[in-house]
Amino acid sequence: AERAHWIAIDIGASSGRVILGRWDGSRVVLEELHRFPNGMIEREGHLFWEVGRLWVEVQRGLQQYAANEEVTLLRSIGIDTWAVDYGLLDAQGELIGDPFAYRDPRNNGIAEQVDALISPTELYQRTGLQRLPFNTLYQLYAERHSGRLERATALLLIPDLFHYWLTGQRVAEYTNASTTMFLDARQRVWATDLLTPLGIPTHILPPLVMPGTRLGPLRPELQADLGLPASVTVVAVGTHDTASAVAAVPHLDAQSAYISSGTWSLVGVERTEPLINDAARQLNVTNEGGVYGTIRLLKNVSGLWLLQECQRRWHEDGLNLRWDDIVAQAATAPPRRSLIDPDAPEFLAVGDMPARIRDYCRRTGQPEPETVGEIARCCLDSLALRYQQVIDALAELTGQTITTVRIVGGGSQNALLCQLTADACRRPVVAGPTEGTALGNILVQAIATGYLPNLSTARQVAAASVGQQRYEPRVG
Ligand code: ADP
Ligand code: LRH
Repeated sequence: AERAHWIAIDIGASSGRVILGRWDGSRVVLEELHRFPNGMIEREGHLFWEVGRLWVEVQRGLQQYAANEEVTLLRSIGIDTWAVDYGLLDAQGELIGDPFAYRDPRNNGIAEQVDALISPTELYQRTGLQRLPFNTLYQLYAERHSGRLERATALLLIPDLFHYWLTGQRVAEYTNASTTMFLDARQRVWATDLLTPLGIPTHILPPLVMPGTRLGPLRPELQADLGLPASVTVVAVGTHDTASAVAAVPHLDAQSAYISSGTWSLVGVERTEPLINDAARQLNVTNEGGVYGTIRLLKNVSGLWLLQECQRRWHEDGLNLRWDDIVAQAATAPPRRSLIDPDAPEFLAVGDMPARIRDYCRRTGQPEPETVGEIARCCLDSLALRYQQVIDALAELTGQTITTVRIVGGGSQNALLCQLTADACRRPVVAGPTEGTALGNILVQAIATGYLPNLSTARQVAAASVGQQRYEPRVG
């Protein structure tokens, strides 16, 4: 069988990686080429992404690979990142400032202001999107008087910004566009009529492309500079990281729920059509676009963000804790002693997370977790319970019987969280792959470059390519 290489660039809110996928004719073997930290930086009370630094890191990873003796096997490159955030380009094609991060406080109270201009029911009917304070529509409304929108000639979501830097092309890949809250969920076209009453210009929206589209070669200067073959093409994959993650869930079927577990936990099921009705709106479930015509019916659950922020705080206090340490301490702490709602609004913002967790517990008449183990245990118990609520609600909403929970992403390495999830959900958990997002990114490239026929074959390849860990629910 013919061998091939593909490269996935996968940048999450907490780290970015450049990952090589080697095809041997039946399996994809992943190899990490380069990893770099990501995170929001604060300037004058606002939160930004350092996309310039990320772009340097991406090029470093690609350059490193160019020295590979099998470089002629490289077929394509694809990029995915977190959703909703965007860069604006000026008339010269230069970025107008660093992109705002979705946790920026500028979004506070904006959804409520927009409610007065467009009814939330109509917004949901058209877009099928869950109401989150940082949906792109709300972010654009928050900056309608910033002067940036008037200057802008293009709005590019973060992966599309990298597409532009890689190829010179300005496009909007569909899966990520589906998170903006101005994409028509059924027609799969921009719903520009939702933006006009908000005073947001629509000429800055680039044309939509479907995942699997070959965008074309690297810019010639960049290609020469990196030392990659001229034949390499850039493929628009499922550029929303969650879309790529769901694409690579092994054995995903109508009886499975998935959890893409990282900074966020995206808890959902895969469907073929949007499910938009009053019950769905009341549950605030989202219909995001998936690869190859699928719909990701899911809910955002706060996720390991809670522990990332605790870890950052403990670090400031001089405690350097690895994930293994934190999980080990949580494992010996008393179970379900105090519980939080991981999605309470105060946990969304950056800040002193251990203090906020203690406040929440005090306010709700529960013992205040004090130690690292107690605080981490509170977060993990609470996440597992939230997963159970969401999965049971999705089962009821869809009428699907869900027998298995499939967890992918960095959080799938947290054995305690996986076990607590199995227990809370009363269903077996199957965990892995850790780099599910990169794998999904690569599988779409494999289809786009003619090595695999379709998504279901790609998922079989995913199952054959990675190890998985099973957790049985403990009763009682
Ligand atoms: P994102 O893509 O949102 O940046 P990842 O999928 O990379 O997130 O997952 C990062 C999370 O994975 C970390 O916040 C941490 O909780 C978890 N994680 C990473 N390594 C380990 C480990 N060795 N054991 C347990 N959890 C881990
Ligand atoms: C996960 C993710 C999620 C979005 C959030 C902004 O990385 O893309 O699907 O809701 O970031």
